[in-house]
Amino acid sequence: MYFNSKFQTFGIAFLIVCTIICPFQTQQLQALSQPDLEFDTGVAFKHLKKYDQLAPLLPGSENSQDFLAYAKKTLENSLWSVEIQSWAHSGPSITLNNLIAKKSNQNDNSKGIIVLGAHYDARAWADKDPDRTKRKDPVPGINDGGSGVVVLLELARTVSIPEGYEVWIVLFDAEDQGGISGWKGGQSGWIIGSTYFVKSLSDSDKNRMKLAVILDIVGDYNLNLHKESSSDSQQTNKIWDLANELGYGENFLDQTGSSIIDDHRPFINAGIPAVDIIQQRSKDGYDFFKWHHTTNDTIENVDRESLSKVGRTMEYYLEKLELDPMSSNLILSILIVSGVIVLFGTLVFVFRKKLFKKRYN
Ligand code: 1BN
Ligand code: ZN
Repeated sequence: MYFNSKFQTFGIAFLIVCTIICPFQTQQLQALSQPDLEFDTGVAFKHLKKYDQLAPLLPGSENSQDFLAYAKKTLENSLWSVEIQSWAHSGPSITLNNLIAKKSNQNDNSKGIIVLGAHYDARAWADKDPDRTKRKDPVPGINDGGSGVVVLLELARTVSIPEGYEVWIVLFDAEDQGGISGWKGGQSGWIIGSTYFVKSLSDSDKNRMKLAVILDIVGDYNLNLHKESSSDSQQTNKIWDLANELGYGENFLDQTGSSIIDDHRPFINAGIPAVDIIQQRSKDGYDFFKWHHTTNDTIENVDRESLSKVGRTMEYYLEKLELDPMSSNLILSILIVSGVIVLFGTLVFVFRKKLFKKRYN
């Protein structure tokens, strides 16, 4: 009898402890096993070849229109609803175009809208080219323009839309023309397409927009991503943590960089949390990357592995999307507290005779 009751006590206590630590063990096991991700860097690179064939995608150009037609078809093949947002820009006087693609999770949009964005325009002047005679030539923009776009196109095929959300993929025009004579609008001539997009949102869509994630310059060899300092820190940390879990800690650095003028800014200014995933400095110390705003921003200088690392991280992040981690932390805390109470109660029950010996006697 004595052995039995001790054995029982130990068994019950063991089960309760296991129940409490089980969620932590599951989390650790999940971290050890690689998730099943579908992002195919071969497909992303095929899109980059198309971008390269049509480069440079200067705002208002026919090649720009042709690439948007290609992107529209690609997205529609994966069942996205696509519209082209066109407007007359003055300064210079040309028609600019954003592409907006939308997809919902089984018609339940109750949790709001997530925007994934990238600029598709190329800079008209290679004003950082080492060869002075080339500084008014256009930048091909394969990394600074193409890389973010093709990751989004492949993500559109592979991502599962988070439950309750609508995802919008937006390809912005005219991000990269700042400081070029004749260009006005946006912020000193930069980020014109994203500024127009955010301004044109209805109040209802703006209120439903919970997050924007922008991809820009994500194709460098030796990808080197600092956390952009004006981005939403909670979601930035989440993305960087997941990249680390996938084994990309050398590329997604646990370091905060500076604040960049980029397409996330109009969202932040409108009160919408936003994250900019952009290489700010190369591993060998160049601003952005060695070929930034030069005529050498070419396809030879883009690494498909870098596209894959960013694409897989985004696929994983969207699969696990958690915009309100407080609520899940609260659930976990409630589970832990109730586990401790059950454990305590059981121990008191099991040892009640010893504990209340005097009263029993
Ligand atoms: C980022 C990539 N940008 C352009 N291409 C924005 C930028 C704005 C870069 C100001 C440098 C200065
Ligand atoms: Zn640029």
